[in-house]
Amino acid sequence: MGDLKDEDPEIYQAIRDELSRQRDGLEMIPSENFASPAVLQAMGSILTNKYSEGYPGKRYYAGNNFIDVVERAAIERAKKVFGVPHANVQPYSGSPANLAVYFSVCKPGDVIMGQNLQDGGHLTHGFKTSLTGQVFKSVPYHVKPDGYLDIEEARRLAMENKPKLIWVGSTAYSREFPFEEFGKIADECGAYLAADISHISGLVIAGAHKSPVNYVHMVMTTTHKTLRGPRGAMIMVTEKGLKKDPELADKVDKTVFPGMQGGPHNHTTAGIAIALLEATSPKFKEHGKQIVANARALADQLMKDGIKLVTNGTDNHMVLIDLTPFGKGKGIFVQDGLDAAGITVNKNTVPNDPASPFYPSGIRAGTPALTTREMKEKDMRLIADLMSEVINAVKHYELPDDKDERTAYLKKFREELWTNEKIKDVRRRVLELCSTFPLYPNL
Ligand code: DSN
Repeated sequence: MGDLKDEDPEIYQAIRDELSRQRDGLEMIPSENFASPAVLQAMGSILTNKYSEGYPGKRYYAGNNFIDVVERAAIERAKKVFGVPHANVQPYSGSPANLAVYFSVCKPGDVIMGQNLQDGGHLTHGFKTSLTGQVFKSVPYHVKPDGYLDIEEARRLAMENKPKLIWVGSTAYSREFPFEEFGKIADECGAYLAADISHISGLVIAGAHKSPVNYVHMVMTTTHKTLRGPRGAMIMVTEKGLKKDPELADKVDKTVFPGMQGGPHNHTTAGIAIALLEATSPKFKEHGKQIVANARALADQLMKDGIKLVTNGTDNHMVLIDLTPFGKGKGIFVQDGLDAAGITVNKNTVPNDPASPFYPSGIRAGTPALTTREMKEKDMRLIADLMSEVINAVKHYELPDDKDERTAYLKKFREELWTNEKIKDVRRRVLELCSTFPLYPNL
């Protein structure tokens, strides 16, 4: 067994190239981050070799003494960090974890409620193209014209439809989640309430966002976003959850295994345990607050530069840019223009988007990964200016309605990006900025 470089030069080179891309660009997809070298070390460890179906002390295969040490550490750390009585750290990622939440308390055909996709919600919160919108009867709630969650609508829909499960938390919402209000709604209509805090779990730990724990029955979080661990997920059951249903923790565990999954990914479990330990340091608290301060600085400068934001600002780690003042479906041009300049964001729907989810009219951008690189407010202001310059350089492009015409138009647009002097200038300034914030110096 030789070194990767010799064993598989193709994959080795792709990994090196991806490392250069991460180092030389501004990573602003709000759900992405840079895991620590310790987490990466665990992810590349021999723990990946072991099967361990079951839970610590109750495994189906022999040889799990040390895996039990790893999983128990992850569970205990999760319980302590979030202040919950039960944690399951085995879900492979967020979508299967959310499915496990559903099947712990719902049956096919039950009514469920979640934030509408175009209003910032996640696919797995009941959108029609997700199994969750097909297996369950999904009643989505929305945001108001000002972009804030419409709590009154959510309450009315909950009382009318009596859902079995309500989700609070989403993927493209830049304001604090009203966990307390949703807790009251769930109590009034008798639903289970699950918080999906995947985007903000690191902020919750750092005290930079309110915790849902006192108001909800279950909490799901992925572990690779603001929590800065490996790609994975956890489901936690709260005291309130156990009060509503003393068997809830057992139901969650049984749904994850054997209900949905086979052997847990032990190298990931180790990475989760390490990330949770890292998240208890005072430095992580500062880091979480800096993520929000950076997002606010980014938002303020973008708005000063004449860019419209949904809700006119942010409370968390992301901004949602509304490009509709420039026309519909502009997200693809801005996303690709920024990408060519070395700024990675994703096109996103905005509330009441006049275009489709594939060619939406917004951009979602966030500060977690930049904050991990130790960038601060002044860097955000510069980045906002760079982003505005790119937006202004591509906003005149218009997406054709005809599909064939569209493909040719986008091809030409992408070719033009490489010769666009403004994009080239921004790319040069992005490289300059990145060079002063080294990433993974020892890799
Ligand atoms: N894809 C994740 C995000 O970007 O928010 C959620 O699954």
